[in-house]
Amino acid sequence: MNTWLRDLFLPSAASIKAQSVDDLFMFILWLNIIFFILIAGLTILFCIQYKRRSANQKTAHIEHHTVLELTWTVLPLILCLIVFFWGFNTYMQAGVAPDGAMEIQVTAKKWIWSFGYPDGSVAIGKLWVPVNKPVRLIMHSEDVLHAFFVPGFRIKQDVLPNRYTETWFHATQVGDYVIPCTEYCGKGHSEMKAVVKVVSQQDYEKFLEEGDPDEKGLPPEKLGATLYVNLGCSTCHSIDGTKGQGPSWKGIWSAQHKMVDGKSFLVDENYIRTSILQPQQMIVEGFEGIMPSYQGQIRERQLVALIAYIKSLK
Ligand code: HEC
Ligand SMILES: [Cu+2]
Repeated sequence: MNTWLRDLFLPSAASIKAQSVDDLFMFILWLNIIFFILIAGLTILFCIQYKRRSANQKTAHIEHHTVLELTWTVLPLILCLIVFFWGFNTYMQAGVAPDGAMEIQVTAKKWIWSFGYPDGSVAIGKLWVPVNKPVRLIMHSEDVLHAFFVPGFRIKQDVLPNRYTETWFHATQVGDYVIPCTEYCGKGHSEMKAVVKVVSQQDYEKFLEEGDPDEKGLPPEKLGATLYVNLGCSTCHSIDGTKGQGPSWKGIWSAQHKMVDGKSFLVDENYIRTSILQPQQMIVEGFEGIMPSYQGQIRERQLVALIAYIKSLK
């Protein structure tokens, strides 16, 4: 019964924490259902039973009823205390990562999530983690407030500039779990998504060694198309000619582009490379310098692929 009701409106519980959060949630839900039926039922019953039936009919004068009054005071008090201590306990457990948890650095910036691993590798848009291991996330923002939310794990934590916040989880099922940003952070907020890839320990180690398996064996143009979405370029750049936060990529290859400082550049391999690694160096006329730098965050192969992809967008 409980599982059925839960599955009706909650995503499947894929972490240890999710289970305890859901248990408490279901307890409160049932409490509410029972009391709703009780109160609404009695209201209707009393309406019928004590309805005034003739002009001079009067209800008996009622003073008080000690047992009844004690019951409706003490019983809710006990229930509130149960919910409080249960909730407090769950909250404390949710806040403190267990000893020996693997640590991953999370960086938020408009409008991408990037993840730094213990071995120094960085992944954008995908958080690869091994199943059945506690993972502690140390998070900060490079610009405004963002919030890290994984509905499947029942964790949500604000990510702030100038200080670290943390959260942790222990995934129990292999699979993909969406991370939507849940703090309004500007024009690209609704597109600020990443995904947790929960994989086996073996696959996790393979990812650390060889990079994203989804990107392997793809020809550069295809890989570029995948990266366009995964690295968050698509939040600002269109490929059909419409102007977004940034210029569209359609047909830009080998065009002359004017910058805000009056200089002009030919769009070629080097121009695109610099645009991606040091976007502040050349700002296209008519746009603001809001593009994040991808320096140190993407591999050479990925750069080449993005260039090939942009080149192909005639
Ligand atoms: C937050 C929004 C944003 C994101 C994300 C973003 N860009 Fe940009 N990009 C811009 C803006 C704005 C400009 C124009 C201003 C400038 O040149 O810095 C630009 C300019 C460019 C240009 C030069 C385009 C031209 O017409 O001359 C290239 C190439 C480029 N970006 C590639 C990328 C790639 C590749 C990615 C993903 C890996 C990416 N951008 C992600 C906002 C973004
Ligand atoms: Cu955000």
